[in-house]
Amino acid sequence: MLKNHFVVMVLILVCALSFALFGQEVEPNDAIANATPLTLNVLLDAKLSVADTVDFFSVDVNNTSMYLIGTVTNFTFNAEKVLSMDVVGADGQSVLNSDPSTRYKNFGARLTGWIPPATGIYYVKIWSTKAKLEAVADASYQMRLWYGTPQETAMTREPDNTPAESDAFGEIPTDGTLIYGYLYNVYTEGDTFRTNWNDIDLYKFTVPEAGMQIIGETFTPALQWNQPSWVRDTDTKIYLFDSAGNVTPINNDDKDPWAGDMWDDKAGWFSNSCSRFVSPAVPAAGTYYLGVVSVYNTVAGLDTRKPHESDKNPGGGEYFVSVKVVAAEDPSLVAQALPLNQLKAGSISTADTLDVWGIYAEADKMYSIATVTDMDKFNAKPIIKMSVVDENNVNVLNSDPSSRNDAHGAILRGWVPPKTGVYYVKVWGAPDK
Ligand SMILES: [Ca+2]
Ligand SMILES: [Ca+2]
Ligand SMILES: [Ca+2]
Ligand SMILES: [Ca+2]
Repeated sequence: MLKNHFVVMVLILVCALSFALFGQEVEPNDAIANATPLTLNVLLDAKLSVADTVDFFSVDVNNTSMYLIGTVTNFTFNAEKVLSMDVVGADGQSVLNSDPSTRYKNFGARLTGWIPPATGIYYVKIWSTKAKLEAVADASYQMRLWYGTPQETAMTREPDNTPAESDAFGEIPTDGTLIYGYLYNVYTEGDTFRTNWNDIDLYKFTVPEAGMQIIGETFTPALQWNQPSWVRDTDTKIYLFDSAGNVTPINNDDKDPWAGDMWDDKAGWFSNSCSRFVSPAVPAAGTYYLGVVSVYNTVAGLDTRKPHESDKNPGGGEYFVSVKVVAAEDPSLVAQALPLNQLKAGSISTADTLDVWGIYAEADKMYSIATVTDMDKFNAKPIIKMSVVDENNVNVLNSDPSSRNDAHGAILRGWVPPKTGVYYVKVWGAPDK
């Protein structure tokens, strides 16, 4: 018999290699005339203080491209309600339809999926007040002008707004492959600024057997301070449509954290721009569609929210989307999260012979994954078995890392994952001899 064996799981990041390119604001930059140039896709370090309450940055942008302009701070500076942002022309007048300031604590201001009214130079103004800055020990922030995605790229998969239109693009994979999508639908409201909202993107796929489950997900990862590849963007909502194009009750706006999430802080303060659902067992095999919209859309009566505030509430923008069709025993449905550099307690017993841990691992990093047990109570060497599988439940190791040492059980050292993504670590008990 297997007794109740307590096991501690650990996933350790051994080393991380990353290189970043950074710029630096040039003071004084307190007016349009001496604005610091902001280069596309280069993070720029800047700072406000009681003695410096305004920074101007110049951006050279194209009216057929879509941009993200935003601030981000480290975790010690809560920029919400402190950093304000506007984009103005040479005359100092705002060209935005609403205020993109104070989005989230470590993001401060965020303008998403912005399409400039005309090609040319604009000025991004970041400012605060002396009173607010007095309360901040270090109001350092980083500034970004991101993407610059041309219209041709954003329209690659358009129109795909109805099932018939979507059919022209064929079916998407159902193995969780990430697809880069764009909510892009530029036009000028009759009485107001140019806006970018009310696109829906429908993705067709097949469920091979009744009883399988659909995992739909959008991914707008929030790589943060010092992360040059930040792609946090659109605030998405997803809907499942049936084969006739009728919307089903299955949808999701703000995802719940799950075992495969890549971020350390799963408290939810940025999972609110990603969406994820796990459907119940579907009643019928056949065609389905996943629909991606901005949560602020009014497409097809799905939602109704302030369409004239696309510069405040992200109406357009970029996202990743994936669909996975799984059987009921898929590891993703039972996995618990194993965050980096945290010990997690687990146990196996005769009644519970398998634990599945979900991890997010990056291909340019090296990890250790191990079990460890109380040496005085449990010799894990002959009992604890471990394997690592990918999102399709296929073993990714070249040999068995189990049965290494008495109190350790299984150790996988210096592991570099074959690709960046979600993996599942299975821990189970060997049969008694
Ligand atoms: Ca400054
Ligand atoms: Ca300044
Ligand atoms: Ca689109
Ligand atoms: Ca579309």
